[in-house]
Amino acid sequence: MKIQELLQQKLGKSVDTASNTEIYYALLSIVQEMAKEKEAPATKKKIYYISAEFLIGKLLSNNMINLGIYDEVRELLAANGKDICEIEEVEPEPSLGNGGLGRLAACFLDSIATLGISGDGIGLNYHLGLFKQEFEDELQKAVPNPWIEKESWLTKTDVTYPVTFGDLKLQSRMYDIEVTGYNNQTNKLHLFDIDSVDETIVKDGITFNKEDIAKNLTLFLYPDDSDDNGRLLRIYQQYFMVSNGAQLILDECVARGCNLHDLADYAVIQINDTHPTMVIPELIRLLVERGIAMDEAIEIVSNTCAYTNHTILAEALEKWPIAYLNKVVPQLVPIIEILDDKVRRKFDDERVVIIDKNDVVHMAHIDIHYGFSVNGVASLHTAILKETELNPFYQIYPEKFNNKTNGITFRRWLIHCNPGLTELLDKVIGKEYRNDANGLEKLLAYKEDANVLDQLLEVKKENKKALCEYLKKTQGVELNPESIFDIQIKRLHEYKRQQMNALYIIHKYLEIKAGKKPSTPITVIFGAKAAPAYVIAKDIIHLILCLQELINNDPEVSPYLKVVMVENYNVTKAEKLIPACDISEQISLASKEASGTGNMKFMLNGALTLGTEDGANVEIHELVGDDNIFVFGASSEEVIEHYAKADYVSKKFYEEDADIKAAVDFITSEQLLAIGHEENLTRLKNELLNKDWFMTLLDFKAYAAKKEEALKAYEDRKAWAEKMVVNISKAGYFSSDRTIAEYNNDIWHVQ
Ligand code: GL2
Repeated sequence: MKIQELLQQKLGKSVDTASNTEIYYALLSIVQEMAKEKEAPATKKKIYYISAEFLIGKLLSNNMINLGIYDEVRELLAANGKDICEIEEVEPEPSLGNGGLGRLAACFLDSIATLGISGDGIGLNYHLGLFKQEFEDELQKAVPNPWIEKESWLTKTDVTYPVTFGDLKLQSRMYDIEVTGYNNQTNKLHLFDIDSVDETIVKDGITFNKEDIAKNLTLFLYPDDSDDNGRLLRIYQQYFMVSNGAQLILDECVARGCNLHDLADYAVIQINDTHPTMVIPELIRLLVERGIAMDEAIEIVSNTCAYTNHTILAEALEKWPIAYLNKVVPQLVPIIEILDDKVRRKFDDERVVIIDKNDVVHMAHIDIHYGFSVNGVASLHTAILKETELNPFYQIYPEKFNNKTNGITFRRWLIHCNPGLTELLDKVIGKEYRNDANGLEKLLAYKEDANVLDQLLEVKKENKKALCEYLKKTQGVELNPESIFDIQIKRLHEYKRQQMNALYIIHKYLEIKAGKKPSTPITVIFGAKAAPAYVIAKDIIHLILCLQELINNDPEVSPYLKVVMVENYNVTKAEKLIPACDISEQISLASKEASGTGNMKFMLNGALTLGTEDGANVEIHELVGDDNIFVFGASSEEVIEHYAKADYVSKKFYEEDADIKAAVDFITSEQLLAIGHEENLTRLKNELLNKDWFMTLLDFKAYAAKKEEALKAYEDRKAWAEKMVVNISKAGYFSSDRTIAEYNNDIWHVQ
């Protein structure tokens, strides 16, 4: 049946008389049925991607693109006076992720299905997701983010498993979301949940009784872990996720003919960061329960599990006191002790033990010893893991270590979010790049084609105008589409250095006040959530919101400089911001950003990177060459040396440089104190002066100078457009299809 007939049948009326909401739900149901028809029978071996987060974004349009019906539906709707963008607005964004790690998992699921690989995601169905961010009184306020509706992409299955904790037993329920591949098969995202979760226990923002596990288990992603009960809840969640995952994997493999001894021929489990680490002892436990001897069970599981490391930040490498595990998962503790004992017998090195002398369990160490692969997510990151952070392990298992530079799905981050650029590319280089992203290189031949350059600038301008309209509508701010759009959107963290960008804004403000006006006006846009327990991160948001208030309301400054912090930054907002960006801020302290994936999305959409030699910025730099990127700052070697010698003193930079001093002092100036809170602003200033763990002041001057260079370069529109061409044409390497092909060739070996 044609889409038009299907849609009318579902609606029970003609399209032109239906509301946007009715059309959305009718399309949801049609797309879900079409997706299900493409479910492929599993091959013998299957990849299971276990992750605490899947930041999947809205699904309607992406699924329609992948199923090949997007254009037809859009035209059909338009013919009936309906705008597909307005229908997209009806869909709530699933709140199942936090940052790059979760979005990566979503891009990977898309590419696994697109490449026709048999593989599913396994995670949790958080009812209130990651908190929703509101701004009040120039402060971040966290409130619940309910997203599950009666009719949604979730399908309730009859799969359920018992999960036993130290003090209670729960029965799970599995929900599925169809994962469509581009012109290919459908896989699944399995999300586990319990029926007894009770959203009404949440009061006062996001506060709830952390001990009532039967009611709170799947309420929130990353519940506040600043107290013992919060940390215990995270262990409950993690064990619930992996126990269900392990039971599902064993059942599915047995159904496909596995005799458990040959599990590694039927399953490969990719452990996404340390949150799912307990899948290793849990699988061992289940195999032993099913009659396999302990040593063999350990061997089988070690041949089945592979680990991806996403960070070198020590605080993000999870460690749990054994006492916590004894309370929540006492059945795993004897197994973890055996795993530790084997390590201790083999290696006389306290740095590689699993249970340390303080009775703390190092989750990453379990993954490395008892998984067959350890990968980093960009080449610099993997090199740092080998040479520094995980060096003792690399010495033991050099063969396990490998790099898989991250990637992004071009279906969402080009075809869907930037139809203007997509249309231009289709016209200039043909559509082949849609199937093989390396095809974007063809655009390079048009680097000197004035006509193509003009059209490219025109597309960017239209995207900027669209963003202006959106921000006017949603946040009431008035922006100038002729200004330079300088955008930093990512989780808020000191290592990402939003505070350095804020100091630059102050510096610019002071210059304008002193009569030095920029020749092209600048709009600085931020989007970031701070973890509710991360005090300094929230202070940085406060500073940015105070600057926004001060600057945008100063008629002397606002024609030249504007600041906007987008509220509740999420995938949907990223899809509107990225196509409109001129300067992509990737300014982490070198060595700290494992990869970054926003950097890739911006490049693909024709923004130029202003960044440090960190994460995947290094690879972007190599691909585009010195002339098409703005690189600054201390190198990762220098930074690592500063840490080793403990010789970085931020106050020295403050005292020796008038610009730095003026910018830092301004944080507690009369002007800002009149808008903001003394406590937050003073704390932030003191942090920068006395600690500055991520070396903001070390790189500030180089950053400001490089940014001036970028602003100047922007004024030569033709030369800038040429740089855009180079960035777009070299972005093909960062397709997650390439990344997944590498995972499959080197690690998974699924046919
Ligand atoms: C992260 C890293 O910080 C980021 O650099 C990387 O791109 C992604 C995906 O590999 O993983 N680690 C992490 O915990 N989050 C990330 O974004 N949230």
